[in-house]
Amino acid sequence: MSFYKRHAPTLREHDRPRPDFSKYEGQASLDAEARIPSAQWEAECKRNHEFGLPPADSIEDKTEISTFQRGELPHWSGINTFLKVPYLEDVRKVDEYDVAFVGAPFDIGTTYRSGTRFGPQGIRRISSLYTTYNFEMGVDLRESLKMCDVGDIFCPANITKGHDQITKGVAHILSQGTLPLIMGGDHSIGFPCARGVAQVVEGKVGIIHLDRHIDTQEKDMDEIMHTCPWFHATNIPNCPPSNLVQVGIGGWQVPRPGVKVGKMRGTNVLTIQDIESLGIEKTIEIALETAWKGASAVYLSFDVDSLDAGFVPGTGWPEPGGFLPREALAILRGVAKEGIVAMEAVEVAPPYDISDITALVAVRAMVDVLATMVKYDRIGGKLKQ
Ligand SMILES: [Mn+2]
Repeated sequence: MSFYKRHAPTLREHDRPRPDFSKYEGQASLDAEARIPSAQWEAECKRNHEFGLPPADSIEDKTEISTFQRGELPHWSGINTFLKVPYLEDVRKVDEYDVAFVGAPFDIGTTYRSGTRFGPQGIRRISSLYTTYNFEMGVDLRESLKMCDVGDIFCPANITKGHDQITKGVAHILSQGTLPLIMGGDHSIGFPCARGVAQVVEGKVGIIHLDRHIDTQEKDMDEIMHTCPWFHATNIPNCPPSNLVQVGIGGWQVPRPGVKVGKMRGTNVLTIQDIESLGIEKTIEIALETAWKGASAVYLSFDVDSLDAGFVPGTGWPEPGGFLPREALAILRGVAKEGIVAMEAVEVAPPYDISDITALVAVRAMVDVLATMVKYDRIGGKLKQ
């Protein structure tokens, strides 16, 4: 006689009504999957057989296996682009894609730990952990979007030249009607990225900035470091400070020069305590209202150090007391509902990371934002012709 047959009837009542799961997201997600097509997955498997040859005879289910790996599986092997999407060598053809992942391996703007020059590679490597499907959102990116990885922008070890390169790269992708998802890099790249966006967008650009740090000082040790992006971005005529909203700022790493600039220019700051009092939904509403005020596009800047230091060991300026991962992700998804023109995930420093968890947060932020935009049909926007 089994354990349960002998013991369970005396420990638990079995005649209670079954809980109604139909009202829960879990059930809705189970239902939603059936409505997602698999055509792109099937096409990929077919292509893998063509390019990678059909598998050995002893492989019983041959559909997903080729001799040479050419697709997503196995997750532990293969050549790592972001999510193993195709590498686009000829960036002149980026217009053929909805989304382009691009690295900005630049870390000479760091003021303490360097290492974010390895951020794009770290993010790409752990992105191989992910499928293209999100359960709760009922979105499969592979089935909804044409995605490519254009590789990295060539960033020489000079701040001005590196920033100029990044601006040119971001503007190129966006001017072709493709959504750039930028993998940093230290946060100084926020300036050249926003500048590239502002060159292409007709009208005002708002900025939603998740961070522990205010990043609004003019210079740091005489250079435009990662403490400075929004001073310079908000000098751009169609990137006004009134449309910059900074979410999660606080602690002991907010340099006073940046605070003075924020006060003088009238940027919009919410601390973690503000967000705790307001709640996530109200925070999202405030961020959207502020960034979108009179703007025709919104740029999203996600600094991984906006999370509590305990979740992001692999970053340059960790600060306790930040977001829980699920809070940051909820805010990112919330602001992505209305669409963004481009996004950066910055300050991943793999040399300090542990088990890739910091890089994974960046991956998660990027794919959550993308899936949200798919779900709300917000891919693509009004750009200069
Ligand atoms: Mn920061």
